[in-house]
Amino acid sequence: MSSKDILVPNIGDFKDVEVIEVLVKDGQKIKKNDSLITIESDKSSVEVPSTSDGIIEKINIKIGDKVSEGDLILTVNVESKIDVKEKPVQKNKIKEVSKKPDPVSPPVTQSTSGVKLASPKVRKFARELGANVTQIQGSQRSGRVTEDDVKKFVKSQVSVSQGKVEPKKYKDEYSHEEFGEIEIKEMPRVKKLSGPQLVRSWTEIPHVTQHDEIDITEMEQFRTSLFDHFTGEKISVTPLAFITRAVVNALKDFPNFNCSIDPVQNKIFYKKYYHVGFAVDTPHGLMVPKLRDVDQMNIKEIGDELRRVSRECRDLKINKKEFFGGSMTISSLGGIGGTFFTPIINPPEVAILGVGKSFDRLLKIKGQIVSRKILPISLSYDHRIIDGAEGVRFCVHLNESLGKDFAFKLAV
Ligand code: CAO
Repeated sequence: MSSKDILVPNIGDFKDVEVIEVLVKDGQKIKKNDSLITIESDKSSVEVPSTSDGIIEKINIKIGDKVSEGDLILTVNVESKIDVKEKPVQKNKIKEVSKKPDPVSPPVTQSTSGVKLASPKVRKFARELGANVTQIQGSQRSGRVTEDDVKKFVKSQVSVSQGKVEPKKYKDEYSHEEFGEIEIKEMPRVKKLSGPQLVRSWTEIPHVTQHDEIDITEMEQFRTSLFDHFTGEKISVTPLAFITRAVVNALKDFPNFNCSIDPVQNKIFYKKYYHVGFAVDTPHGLMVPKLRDVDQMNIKEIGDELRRVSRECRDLKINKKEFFGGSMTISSLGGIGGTFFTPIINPPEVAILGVGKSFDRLLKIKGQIVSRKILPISLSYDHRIIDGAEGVRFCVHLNESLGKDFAFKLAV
C-alpha cells in the first residue's frame, strides 16, 4: 500500500471556486473516474473525478472551501495489484478491453481535465432520475450536459411497455430503414408466447447436445412394408412414430430424462407417466403438444395420434393444457431435411431429441459394400441433472431400439 494525493486538476478559467458538494467519505473505496467533489463558479459547476483507485485516507477539503488548480482534495491508499482479491485474469481482460477504442460509440466529450460540465440544476435533475451525469454525453460546447441530454440518456436506458418501465436490453446503433426498404409486421401470437420460454431455456439451462447416427435400414424396410391384415391396405406411419416409441423405452430405463428439477429447493420431480411432446410446425408458429401415455400405445396408434394432434394444432383447435405436463420432447425436422442441430430444451422438461432426415450411406460390412439408411439425431439435455455418460447411454439405447434388432424392442 502507498499513499497518493489527488489534486484539483486544470479546470480552465476556474480559480478560487467554491466546493458545493463532497461526494465521498473517509475510508471509502473509490475507483478511477468516480466523482469526488462538485465545484461551482458563477458560470457553471463541475464534478471532479478521481485519478486513481484506492481507499480514501483523508479528505482535505469541505463544503464552502475555495479551491484552485493544484489544491489537495484528498489522499488515497493505493492498493497494490497483488493484494487485490479479484481474479487477476479478469483484471487483465478488463484492461485489454478498455485499451481498445470502441469503434461504434463516439467518445463522451469532456472538458480537458476529464471533469463533466453541467449546471447544479441539471445535476440535481439527473440525480433525481437515478442517472449518473458522468455517463451522459453532453451535446453542448466542451461536452456540457443539458436537461435534454439527461432525458435522452434516461430514455435510451429503458423501454416502456404496457405502462411498465423496464431496462432496455439492447439498442441498435442504426435503424433498419437506414439501409433500404423494409416492411414491419406484428409478431404472431404464438411466437410472442414462445419467445420468453425459449430465452428462459437458453439462458438458464446448461445445454449439452450429443449427436449420433442410427442405422435404421431394417426399421425402414419394416415400416414401409406395413399393411392392415383385415383390409390389406398399406399402413402409413412416419419414422416419428417409431422414434417416439423408442424414446419411451429409453425413458423407462433412464428416469433422469423423465424428470423436472427445482434448483431453488434442490428437488427432483420424477414422473411416472410417459407424455411425449413433439414440435409441430404450424402457419401460426411452433407448437409443442403432448402425446399422452405413449407407453400404452402401439406404433399405429402413435402414428394416428401424431396426425390428429398436429392437425388440431394447425387448425388452432388444441386445448392449451395439452402444451403442458410433458416427459420429454421430440423435434423432428426429418420430413423437411437437414442432419444435426441443437434443439432447445422445453422447460420444465430436461431433455429434447432432435431428428434429422435419414440418408443412404455406403458402408463396408463383412467385406461387402452395402447401402444402409442412417438417421441423424441430436439429443440436448440439462447438464444439471444429466451427465455426459448418461446422455450418450441414452443415445446408445435409442440406437438399440431403432437399430437392426428394433423389432424385438418395439411393440408394434
Ligand atoms: N427421415 C426421412 N424422412 C422422414 C423423416 C426422417 N427422419 N421423418 C419424416 N419423414 C418423411 C415421412 O415419412 C413423410 O414421407 P411420406 O409422406 O413419404 O411418408 C414425410 O417425410 C413428411 O413427414 P411429416 O413431417 O409430415 O410427418 P412426421 O410424422 O415426420 O412429422 C410433425 C410430423 C408434426 C412433427 C411435422 O409435420 C412437423 O411439424 N415437423 C417440424 C417440427 C419442427 O418445426 N421442429 C423444429 C422445432 S425448433 O424450431
